Amino acid sequence: MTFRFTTAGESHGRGLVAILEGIPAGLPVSAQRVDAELKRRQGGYGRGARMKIESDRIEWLAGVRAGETLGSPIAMLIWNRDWEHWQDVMAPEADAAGAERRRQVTRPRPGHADLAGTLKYDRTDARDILERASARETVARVACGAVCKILLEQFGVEIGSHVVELGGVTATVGVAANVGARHAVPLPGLNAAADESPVRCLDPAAEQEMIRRIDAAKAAGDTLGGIVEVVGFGVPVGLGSHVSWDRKLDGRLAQALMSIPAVKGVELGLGFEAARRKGSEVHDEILPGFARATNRAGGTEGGISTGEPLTVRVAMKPISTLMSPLQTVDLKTGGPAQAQSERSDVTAVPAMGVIAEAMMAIVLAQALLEKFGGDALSELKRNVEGYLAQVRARTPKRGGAAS
Ligand code: EPS
Repeated sequence: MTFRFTTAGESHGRGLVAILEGIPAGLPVSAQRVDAELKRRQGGYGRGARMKIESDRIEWLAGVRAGETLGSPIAMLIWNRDWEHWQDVMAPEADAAGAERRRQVTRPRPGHADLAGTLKYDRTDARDILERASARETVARVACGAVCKILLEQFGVEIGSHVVELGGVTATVGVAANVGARHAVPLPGLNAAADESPVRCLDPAAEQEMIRRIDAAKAAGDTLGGIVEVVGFGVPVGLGSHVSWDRKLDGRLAQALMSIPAVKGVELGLGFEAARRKGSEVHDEILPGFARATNRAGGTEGGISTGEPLTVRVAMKPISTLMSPLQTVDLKTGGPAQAQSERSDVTAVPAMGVIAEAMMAIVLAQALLEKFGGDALSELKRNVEGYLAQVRARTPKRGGAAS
């Protein structure tokens, strides 16, 4: 079974392409469902003017027929509406008249890929780097993640997220994972509730303060970071494996989530807090029926899913394009300069949560397919059901004997 996904596309190029391979045949899918996820990603208080231009939608290019997957690679295309304004800057063909490239970037932004990328790829114009380093690429990830979510839903797995910290403001309502209690937000309400909030936060008082800080940062030409909690509900016990480093589910989630632009930290369950506590205050005791009173582990033990909700926290640094720019060096002159300031967002933490959901969905779909295989959804379902019956038979009833 080969499961893989890849994306192509520049921020102000013609569009983005997403290719997803390994989804079994016979999965009912719709562009409407994928587009709904793209729309969620476009939202959030603190986004810049670009999101007023774009209205992201997929076009199926391959792998889907009559509303069902074919088992072949799925290809999706998302056009950039802004391309219209950038055609001369981003044209693939060389200018016949040999004119200089337009809108060059030679004052690299500290924190962006501009300088390291320019040196590595031996470019003189940092636009050759930043166009791909842009978080615009995450549209294609969310499209792939949406298809993976549709697959996971067939097995009762749902993924949601909410903002727990933004600009130094911490939410307290609806946040339970990091103190070891069961998650306070029941399914299926997490995304429905979080999406109601302009910052995707479940704590109304914290939400107001977050909005106030975003406004203040905008006025100061500054940017803000934050933390999102992503939760996978209904994940069966047994995804991932303890046997080899690259099969561990926690490690795979960390890699996938850390790959989101501007993400600097990933914690599972108690995360860093576990390092400060005694063992008796960290590990989740096993109760009759294999139930757990707490989920401090965040849904994995030994790199294997436990069947408890998967709770992951993802920390994003502030966006590196500042309207009040930091000091840099001009690549043309070698002299000191102020970093480039292009149109950008004040914060994209709410959108990052949607992207993190997509990355979790991709990791879980891959782990599910790896364990259960199958070229068709019907085959995959039989395999999952057989395994779940085996697990049930091993699970003692609360009285003691296996059910
Ligand atoms: C981004 C800068 C902004 C963001 C962009 C990421 O784009 P622009 O320079 O066109 O205003 O809006 O994010 C998206 C376009 C998107 O779809 O998320 C950057 O420099 O990373």
